[in-house]
Amino acid sequence: MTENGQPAVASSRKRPHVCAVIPALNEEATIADVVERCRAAGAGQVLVVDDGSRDQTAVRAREAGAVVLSAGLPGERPRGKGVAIRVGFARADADVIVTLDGDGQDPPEELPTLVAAIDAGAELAIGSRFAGTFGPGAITRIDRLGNRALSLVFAGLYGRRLADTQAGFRALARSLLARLDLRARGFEIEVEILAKALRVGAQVVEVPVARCARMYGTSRLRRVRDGARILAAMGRLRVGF
Ligand SMILES: Nc1nc2c(ncn2[C@@H]2O[C@H](COP(=O)(O)OP(=O)(O)O)[C@@H](O)[C@H]2O)c(=O)[nH]1
Ligand SMILES: [Mg+2]
Repeated sequence: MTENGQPAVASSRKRPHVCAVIPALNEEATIADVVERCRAAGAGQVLVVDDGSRDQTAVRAREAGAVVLSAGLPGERPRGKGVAIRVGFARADADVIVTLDGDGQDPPEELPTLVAAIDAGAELAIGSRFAGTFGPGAITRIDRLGNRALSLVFAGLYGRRLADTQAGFRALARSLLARLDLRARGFEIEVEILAKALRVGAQVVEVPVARCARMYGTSRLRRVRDGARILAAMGRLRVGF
């Protein structure tokens, strides 16, 4: 076994088997813990993408062993979760790339389960909160309804019924990433990845995961604005844009 827990065959490669990409905006209270837990869970490369944090997110992430990338220029406004994820993807150099929150809502201990799905042949493994569990306070009633509604609309448009189309805790095969021409700037990045993966005929699976409550800071998601962006992206991507 290699130091990141992969079978010996992986040790002949220079590239790590797993890279964690963590978008993080003002997550100084949790980022070090998330980075350390990702490394303990087998991520040989950990990329934290910070843009415009006004706190010590970058310092804490670096101290914990992550490579910190910037999605924008210092002093500029944050450019959005989608931009951050794409900046991370451009630098990820691993067989499997996992995305997760920097606020501790996605438990890094679940990382091997998502990676195992890719190792078993899937190209996109979605960490499904609705097939898994929500910890106390992890989701409000309105967000539960909104998420379910978005997944129903997705099923209507794409003919694929998934329990959780909006989950950000996911694993992607490197080979898939190279085939997705991603452009999203904000929270519509999740639906863009999913829609384009289906478009190129990728094998998409859902893996039950746990979702925890946010213990520090506040969500960047603005329900109405971001919900509308996600719906618009679903429609646009369905007709090929
Ligand atoms: N770099 C960067 N990260 C972001 C931005 N917006 C959100 N994030 C991060 O993306 C992750 C998900 O965002 P979050 O606000 O937790 O959304 P929620 O989990 O849906 O409530 C968190 O780690 C955020 O810090 C952004 O504009 N830039
Ligand atoms: Mg979160």
